[in-house]
Amino acid sequence: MSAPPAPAFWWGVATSAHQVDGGTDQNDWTRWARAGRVPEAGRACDHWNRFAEDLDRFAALGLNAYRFSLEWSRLEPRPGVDDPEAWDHYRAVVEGCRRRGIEPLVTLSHFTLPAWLADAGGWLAPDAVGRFVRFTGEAVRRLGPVRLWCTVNEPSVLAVMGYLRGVWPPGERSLRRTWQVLARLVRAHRAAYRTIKATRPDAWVGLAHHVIRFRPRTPGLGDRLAAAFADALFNRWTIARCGPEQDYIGVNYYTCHWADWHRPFDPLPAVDDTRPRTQMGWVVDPEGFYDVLKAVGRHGRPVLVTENGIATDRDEERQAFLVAHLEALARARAEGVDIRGYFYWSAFDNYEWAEGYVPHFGLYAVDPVTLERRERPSARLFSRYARAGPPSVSGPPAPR
Ligand code: IFM
Repeated sequence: MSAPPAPAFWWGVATSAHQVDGGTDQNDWTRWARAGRVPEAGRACDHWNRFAEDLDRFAALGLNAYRFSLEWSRLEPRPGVDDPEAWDHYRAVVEGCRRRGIEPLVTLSHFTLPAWLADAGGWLAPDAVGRFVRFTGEAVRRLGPVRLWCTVNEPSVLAVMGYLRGVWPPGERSLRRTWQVLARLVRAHRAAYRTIKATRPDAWVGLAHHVIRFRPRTPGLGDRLAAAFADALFNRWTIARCGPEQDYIGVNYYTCHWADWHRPFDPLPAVDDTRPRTQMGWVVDPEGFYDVLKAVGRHGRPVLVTENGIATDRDEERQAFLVAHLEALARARAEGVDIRGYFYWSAFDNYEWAEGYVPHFGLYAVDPVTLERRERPSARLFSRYARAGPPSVSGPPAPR
């Protein structure tokens, strides 16, 4: 089966296995939760069992793409030993997408690692890249003709949270190790890129960078330099190091941070910023989205917004967020940035890592007991955009 032609614009939602599937208990995160460090994901959204009805929901919204991730610990429960049933499951998700006219965008690594690899040293284990390449090769071989791939999700976030701040597994606090793991993740990406392209030269392969708009806290030179420094380290370094081995630059954008030269490695959401905050404590900054898209666009490669979203219980806020961010995107696009698609994070209220189930990012609310989904009005709004084609600067499309 050959890949269908690309539409003018990909409109999708994004999820990750550990956050929605349920039953992902053989990875480092479940272990970390069971050690009492974070809440446990447990059944999550039970997307593992309910994926078909969920894909129906996405199709009913008129979406033409879906970004989801593979749970490596499930697919390769022991080193070098694959679980064919687990592979069949993800193959069914891919085929289920295709049957509904939805293009699957498969993420290979979205934060979690198999417990056996974590035991061997995680991403810093001597053979981690080789293991990842093997896993990538299996995915390419077993999932059928997948055209859109994301190798690694947010390497900078994983490095900072797991190796600098020590709040995610493996809980280290070392600048040297942070840097090493970031370099290792870039190597893993590049090796996976080559593995995919060797079998499917027509595949479109990239990586999802978490890009923050760093603003100087004051107009002073020290803070301006701190902002440039944070931008170079957190945003630009990985994009540059992946170089030509990214067919698109994946952008996950949520917020801005204020850089202060007193704490160059730890820019924070501004304390004296009066703009609305999300349940994550993040400032809503659509202008920052525009700035980020313009900056990333200067690399001269296609851009895919692999995540953008808001955690809130006030759906009007989510709707305003969507309108403002899609207007910023349309503006950047009209000014020449080659943006090929937008994935809202996330389809569902799901497991938000150290924050557990408190933040609600979903276009669908999920009942914590029955796990039933309830569509929010923002899902309908998003559907209007998706049905109207590429985003336009003239504002939200009218209801039909
Ligand atoms: O939930 C996460 C996702 O796993 C990666 N990007 C940011 C999201 C919101 O924090």
